[in-house]
Amino acid sequence: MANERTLILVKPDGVQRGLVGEVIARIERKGYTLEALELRTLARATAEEHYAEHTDKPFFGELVDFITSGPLVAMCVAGEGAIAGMRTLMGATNPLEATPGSIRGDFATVIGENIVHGSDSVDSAKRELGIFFPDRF
Ligand SMILES: Nc1nc2c(ncn2[C@@H]2O[C@H](COP(=O)(O)OP(=O)(O)OP(=O)(O)O)[C@@H](O)[C@H]2O)c(=O)[nH]1
Ligand SMILES: [Mg+2]
Repeated sequence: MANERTLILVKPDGVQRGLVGEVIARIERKGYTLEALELRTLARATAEEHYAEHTDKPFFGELVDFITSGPLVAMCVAGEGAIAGMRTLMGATNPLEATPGSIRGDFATVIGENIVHGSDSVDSAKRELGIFFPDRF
């Protein structure tokens, strides 16, 4: 296992519901480190770039509408195996399948509003951190 960096977002639904502190507390309690943190509302073009792999999906428009609908919190989270480790803390994409105890398992009910995003590989972490923190990573 290697020391890794990953992009974590508390999506607009998580910010709206007041779950930023809850998500950060779980990240810190696990033992990961915050290396960058910013509250911002995404421009449409930035959201489309972030979700480029989903351009052809039927839900792409909805996805971009949602992620640009209000402020989100973007973070660089670092630690041993942080990419897979954060995916475990987050739980399955569909909250109905997410294990209780995970963020999505505890706080979400629908796939379109699942509170958090986490990079899914070393390559996507690098790409996504470059979009959100271009001067830092
Ligand atoms: N509205 C809608 N949204 C979806 C659907 N499938 C996926 N999504 C959303 O698209 C996001 C990206 O999908 P994936 O990258 O496959 O899932 P993921 O990697 O677990 O989630 P992210 O960490 O947000 O990237 C998901 O987190 C969902 O919010 C769907 O069928 N309908
Ligand atoms: Mg994804």
